[in-house]
Amino acid sequence: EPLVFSGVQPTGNLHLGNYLGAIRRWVALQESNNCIYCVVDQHAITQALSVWGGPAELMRNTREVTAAFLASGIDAKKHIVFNQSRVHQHAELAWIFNCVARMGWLNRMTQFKDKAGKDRENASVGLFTYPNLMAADILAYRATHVPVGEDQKQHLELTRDIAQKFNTDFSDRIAELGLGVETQSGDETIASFFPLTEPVIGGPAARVMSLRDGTKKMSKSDPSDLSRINLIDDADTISKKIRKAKTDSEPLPSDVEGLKERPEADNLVGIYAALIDSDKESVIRDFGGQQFSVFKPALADLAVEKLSPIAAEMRRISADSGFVDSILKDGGERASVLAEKTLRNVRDIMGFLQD
Ligand code: AQP
Repeated sequence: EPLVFSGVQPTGNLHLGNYLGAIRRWVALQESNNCIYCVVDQHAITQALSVWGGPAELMRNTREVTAAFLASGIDAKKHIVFNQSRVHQHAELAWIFNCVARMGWLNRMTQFKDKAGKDRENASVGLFTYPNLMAADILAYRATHVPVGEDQKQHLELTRDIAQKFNTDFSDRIAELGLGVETQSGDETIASFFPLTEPVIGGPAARVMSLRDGTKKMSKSDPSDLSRINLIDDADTISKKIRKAKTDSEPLPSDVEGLKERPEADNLVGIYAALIDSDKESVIRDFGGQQFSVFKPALADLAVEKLSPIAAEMRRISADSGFVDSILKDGGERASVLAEKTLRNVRDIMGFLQD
């Protein structure tokens, strides 16, 4: 049976990229799947303390991200919403995956290179092993589908590599315990315990770019607030940021092919398309040949219309932190039951004695 898992870090400045690339797509997947959505607080602390901000900031951001999930339409009663650190099985499985994943695999991760920057010696060890914890988040529930932005594709591939190596290394034991399903691995048939999780990536906003530079992704940590639209921005701020967004001086092209080599135009058209739940072709049908002086105000109005209700709902939900905390507690309890079921099996597979 399909199971959806995904997460967002509580590192502040939740932005349009996080919303269009991830959270909004989670909402659609709830209709016909069981879903688990997580505020990944243990991932947040892999960055420098100055970035994640310390305990008070972590608590504030964890509640804010939870409020964003709820305000966007995630149903925490039907599905599961919780913060990662409540379910210690994630960290336990991450340790095992630290011993499954190879150094060479992690050395190839581009996010580590980007986030560690030049001063790699000074990056936390946690930032390096981040993808193993992400694999554990997903596989603690044996999730089959993970909706994420394009930047997470490589980490999802690593998750599959980890699952594959675990299944292959312990296939005999998995079969002996009757815990596997028969799958094909190369020309061998093995007993697999973990699924090979599918990423769910796509749509016109799989990679929302900075409003100041169409070649860089929109990011929480960009020092320029003008580079991103934050989910909590008010209407005037959203309009101002779109008005000031960098563009070239040509009118919009008459077909989508014409967006190639025009990263800023492509980005704004993609955002418009995602906000109306359509594709770039239909936006170009309506706005092809128009100047940005026409397109930008239309985009600003649309963004305000779609985002303002979410911001208002986030504020309403956040006003009662007791409510948000109770959602996380309830979700954590339900997630723990599921993750412990997996971990009991994993401990048996590995040969860890338990009662
Ligand atoms: N620009 C983006 N376009 C589309 N999707 C995006 N996501 C992030 N940026 C974009 C998706 O949002 C989800 C949550 O991201 P995250 O909080 O786990 O971490 P992140 O990727 O580190 O977020 P940022 O904004 O990119 O932060 P920094 O500045 O720290 O690098 C994920 O599904 C992600 O793909």
